[in-house]
Amino acid sequence: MMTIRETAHWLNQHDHFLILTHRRPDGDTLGCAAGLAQGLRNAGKTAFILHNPETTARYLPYVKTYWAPEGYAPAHIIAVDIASEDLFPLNGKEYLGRVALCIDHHPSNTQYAAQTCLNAEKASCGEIVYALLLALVGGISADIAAALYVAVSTDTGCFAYVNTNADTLRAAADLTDAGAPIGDINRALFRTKAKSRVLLEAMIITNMEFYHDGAVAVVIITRDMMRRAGAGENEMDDVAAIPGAIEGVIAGITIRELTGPGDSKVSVRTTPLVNANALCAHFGGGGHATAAGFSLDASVEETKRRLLEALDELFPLGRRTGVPGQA
Ligand SMILES: [Mn+2]
Repeated sequence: MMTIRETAHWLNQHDHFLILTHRRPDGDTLGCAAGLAQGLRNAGKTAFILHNPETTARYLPYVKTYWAPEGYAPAHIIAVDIASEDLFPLNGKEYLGRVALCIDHHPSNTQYAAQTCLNAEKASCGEIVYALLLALVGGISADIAAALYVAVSTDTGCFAYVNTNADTLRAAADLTDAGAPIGDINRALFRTKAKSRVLLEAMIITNMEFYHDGAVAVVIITRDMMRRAGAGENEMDDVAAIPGAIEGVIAGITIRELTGPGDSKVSVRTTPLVNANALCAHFGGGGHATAAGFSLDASVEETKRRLLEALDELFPLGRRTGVPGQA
């Protein structure tokens, strides 16, 4: 385990870096990679990011100029926001067991790298990269500030999640001072939706079913709905949060038809009254107490029936009304 100071010293002593981001990359891993790559370049180093084939369009502008060119032969591999080697990008197999430095904030980090700079108190890995760059070069440029603001704001749900603390806000204030265009970034990341996403949400809300006098909300998303809305995987971010955001809902259930009828994926979001992990474990899945999931080889309707049955059995919530659309 290395401190910020030791890690900055290590970066200063080495050169020719390749930075890895995690599978299904989010704003934190990509923002960290872009900020770190530019910071290392500002310190006179050669640094690139390994192309992550799962990067979505909203984050591409921040990282695409740093993708490593064909044939780049790095001397040192750095992983950012990657808790374990299972989370390596789809094209990152050749770097298994070869990471020299891992910068992370996940308490579950498996210490797979030769050196790890971990601070599990931080809401985002972006805050750690920010501290590192301050120690390495004493300040950051506006492009780095923008990338790190993407990291910090996305991992905190624009400073709304419970992981947000005073240090997070102080880091965000510093990044704003350093030139991060926070109005533009917030609008693009938190206040803009693809038209196909809005059309899909309209269908989701119209077809939502309520049970137990509104304590349970069920959303079904079929492949046909996605096709009619023109929505792809890019538009499915956080759909599971929709039913749980309704007042009075104790269990918000989202059932997605994946490859076809007979392949269902369930996400459950709950208040502490229902243990989502226990409910999903009943079907061989799991997760956290208030957010969990599982997959089932059954149609979406059959999955819904069995899930509501299990919910009744494990967490009796009273009379099931079964009236679709009842609020
Ligand atoms: Mn993160």
